[in-house]
Amino acid sequence: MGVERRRFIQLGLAGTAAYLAGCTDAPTAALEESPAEKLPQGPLVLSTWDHGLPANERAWEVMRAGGSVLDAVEQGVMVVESDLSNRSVGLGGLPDRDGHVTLDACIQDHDGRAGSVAFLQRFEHPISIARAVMERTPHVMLAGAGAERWALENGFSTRDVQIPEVQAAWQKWLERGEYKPVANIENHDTIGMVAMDAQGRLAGSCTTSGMAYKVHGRVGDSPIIGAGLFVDGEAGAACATGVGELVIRVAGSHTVVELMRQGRSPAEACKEAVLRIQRKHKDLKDMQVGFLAIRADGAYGGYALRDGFSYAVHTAQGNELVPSAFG
Ligand code: SD4
Repeated sequence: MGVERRRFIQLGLAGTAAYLAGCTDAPTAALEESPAEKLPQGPLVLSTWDHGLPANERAWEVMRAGGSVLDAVEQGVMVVESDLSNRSVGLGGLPDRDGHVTLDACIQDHDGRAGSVAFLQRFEHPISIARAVMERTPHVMLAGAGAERWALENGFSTRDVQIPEVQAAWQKWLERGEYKPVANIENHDTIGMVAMDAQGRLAGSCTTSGMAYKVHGRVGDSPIIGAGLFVDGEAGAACATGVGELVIRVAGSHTVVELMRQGRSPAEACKEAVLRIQRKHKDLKDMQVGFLAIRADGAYGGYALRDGFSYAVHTAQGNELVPSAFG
């Protein structure tokens, strides 16, 4: 069954009329509404944390100007990658315990095509390299020195950034050298973005400098398709933020998408992924994980392990920061 036909069947008459009218009059879906009450939002952009607001703005502009939803999720998160005041995404991020800023990113389209880079140093836009891996190689994921060499050979250039405040924070951390993943650092972490265009096509992106003061070489969930991000145009799209090890252990974003495929609402699917994390770990003190999701019919939602996670939602009605449900 085609996407359009399936959407009309799920929506019923009123929803179909709203969708045909470009959805501008469709009410914004509340987080906990039952799936049957939700209407499609396309175009729709969701992204993690407050830095999601400018990222969503850019993604929306890209789609409005005729760009694809894949262009939108790439260019949206690039805004945050370029923000050197951001301490958890891009070259302004906090370093690992050896003082190196190492970056992870991935991108996936409606048809499941995917690209990813992990443990990458000195490139401003890992998300664009991830997209290039998807489009120009037969592979999904490149890592470390090989990824850097491939990027240089394919037209990307390095950028050296020294930020005194970051150096000072690292020096201070070295005094005790104690590694402790901290929830909700400065209230903005990794940016994960999922989006739907007016035709119902989905895409997602995720980019991060990862957990501060991690072991050199550590890779989190953010570049791992199925963990930090998963998109399947038939079922939905999901992304994650927070302590990557927790997300990887339950294949978090894939879990969310599969639960939506089975009929759960986005918020319920995100909640179930959080519950699985809770069931598998004894001590989650101070740790945070947040999931965001869009179902193939345009319903959306999120859920987090604890209070403090917020996400940005851009619909035809505007762009706003929403506190996530949690528990
Ligand atoms: C990671 N999920 O590397 C990322 C970072 C993050 O809160 O979101 N930190 O584990």
